[in-house]
Amino acid sequence: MKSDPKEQKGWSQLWLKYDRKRDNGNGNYFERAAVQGFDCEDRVVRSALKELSHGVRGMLGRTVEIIALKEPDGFGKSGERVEPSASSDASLLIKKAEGTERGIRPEGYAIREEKGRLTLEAADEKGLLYAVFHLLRLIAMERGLAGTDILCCPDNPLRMYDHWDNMDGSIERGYSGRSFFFESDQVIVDERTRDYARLVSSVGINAVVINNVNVKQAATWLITDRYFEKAAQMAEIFADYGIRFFLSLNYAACMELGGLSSADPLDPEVIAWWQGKMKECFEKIPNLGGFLVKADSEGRPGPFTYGRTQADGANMLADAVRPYGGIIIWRCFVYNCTQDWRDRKTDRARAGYDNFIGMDGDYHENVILQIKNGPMDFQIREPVSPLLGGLSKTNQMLEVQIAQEYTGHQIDVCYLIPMFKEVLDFHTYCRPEADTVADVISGRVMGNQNAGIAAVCNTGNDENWTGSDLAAANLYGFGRLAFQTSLSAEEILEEWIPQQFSADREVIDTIKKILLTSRETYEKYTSPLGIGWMVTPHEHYGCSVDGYEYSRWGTYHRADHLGIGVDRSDQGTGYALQYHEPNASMYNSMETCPEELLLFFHHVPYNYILRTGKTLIQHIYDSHFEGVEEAEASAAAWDTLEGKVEEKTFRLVQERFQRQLYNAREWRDQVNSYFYRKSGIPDEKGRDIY
Ligand code: GCV
Repeated sequence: MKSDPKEQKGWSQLWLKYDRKRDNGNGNYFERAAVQGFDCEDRVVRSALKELSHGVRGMLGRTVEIIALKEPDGFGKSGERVEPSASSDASLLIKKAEGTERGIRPEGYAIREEKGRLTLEAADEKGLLYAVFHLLRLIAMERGLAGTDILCCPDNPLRMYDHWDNMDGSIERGYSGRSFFFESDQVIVDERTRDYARLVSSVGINAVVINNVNVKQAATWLITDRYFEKAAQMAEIFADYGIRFFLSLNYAACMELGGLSSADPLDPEVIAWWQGKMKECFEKIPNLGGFLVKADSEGRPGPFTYGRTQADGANMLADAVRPYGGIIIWRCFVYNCTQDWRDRKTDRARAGYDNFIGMDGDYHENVILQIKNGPMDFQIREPVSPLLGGLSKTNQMLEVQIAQEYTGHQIDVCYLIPMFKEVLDFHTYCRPEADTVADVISGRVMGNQNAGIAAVCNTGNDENWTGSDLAAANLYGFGRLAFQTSLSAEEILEEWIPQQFSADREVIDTIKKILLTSRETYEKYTSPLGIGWMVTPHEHYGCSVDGYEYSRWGTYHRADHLGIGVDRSDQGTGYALQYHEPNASMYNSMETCPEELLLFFHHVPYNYILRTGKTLIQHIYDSHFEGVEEAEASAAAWDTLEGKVEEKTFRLVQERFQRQLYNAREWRDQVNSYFYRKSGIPDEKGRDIY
């Protein structure tokens, strides 16, 4: 296997390797490219053309001659007059679409091949950049370009990565090394910043938050002169790739930086301080999109301290950023994290809805509420949050997590795109039609652009960016799905594997199978039927069935000698009723509740018969044995790729599989033994349970 030429840099180029590909007649389109209607000196256009040359040179061994047609002043770069007719002998025509010609919407594009000529048409500069990356993707997949006819427009206005990077260089819930944005309280801007921007823009990401939502110590100072210069440098690089730059804010910065005695959002002094601060931020940091705020959550300050609402806090900040076109993304992860485990009435799952639904419609137009996909916290299986689509007059954004906090720490394989697709396809019944989560977050329901999808990112400064090379499937996949929601989890892998590994069919099929089964496999050997948790406290990797059972975090499974699960029906905490009908009734009844979520919604006896005809306890035993067998099969499948993927990657992933198998066996034996001991019911198949 050839090694990645960019490894000299100390980091991989992932799916932008641009190593030599089979030509399939594609080289002919890159003799001569003509650009019409775009300013070749525009920063994003420059990035797009540079990427085109780079990719074509690497993959097809061709040097593309690029000619600017119809420069704004009618002259080419070197001053010679260029005529529109010069486009006729170009094998690749790059042009700006007029109006919404051929259905090309903002940031969208079309790629067509006709009679030996390729035309790339884009609505705007970002659309052109995405078009170029799409074209390069087709070449990397070794697709012949003849007959290509593609129209692509993004489904979501905001497509965002949220980094939980701290300024000391650590990453909260990071499993891929240290931060490449910060070290020792300094902002790092270097070649890797640009490669990061290239990578994420290549899959359509157009907004990035660089610092952790838990804003403490030095990070509070990111909005001061101490860091403006460096932040601006980074924001400029992002701008080259059409990415808006965002920061997480400390809600109490007016006290910590401004010396005020309060952060009451209705206090005129507080309001004035933030107005001045935002003016400064937008003047000093070009390309600043706005701020992400975690308030009144897990010990972070917020408006509740002053008897004010979440809307009061969000609106105060939103008013301060409005003059500069900024937005405030306000998180809904607000719950009581000092709960008494004896208290069965308080239900953490209810908290998001209870805290936010009452103010629906009170948020200003440049506020977006960012809502985690489930009501708890990124578990392997949760119902969709009832706030999504529960809110009907408020801008909403979906938050998912590709950092594998509860899903295997990028040691265990867990391809999360199938889970995200389930969330996006979920019918909220918020209105008679177009009621899925995908509809809600696309901005179509509210009719504006303040909507979208964000993922807590899984990157770090490891050479392969994501700890395990297989975890890059989530980094790639999230962006692609955010851009084009209709893509299937499998289609995304059909694109990604040939770009990052090899276009060899056997390699594609093997990796695809490993990844497509990985979420269910992980689910089978960890917590059963939607109950979640059972992880080692704080660390969140490895099994500890009762680890969070007697804690303050509101994360209980309530297992006793008769059964397990939390009663969230109308007889219990009433959480099920937070959904629109018919979802509320469906979840409320044990008979109609989808079985994969049974223990999330109901306390169920061990001898309850599931639709498969098995008892609940037998299901727990069987699924845990199956989960380990499936993980073993995936590890064995990976072993067949020796010599077919790069040696370094092969060994690294092989070693992670060994750790996954150890983890899976621990989970199996601890969960099975726990429930055998609680219930006293033996496994029908007489397997080893301890
Ligand atoms: C950034 C969970 C995680 C925390 C995280 C929090 C959040 O509780 O364990 O590390 O904090 O979610 O989303 O704010």
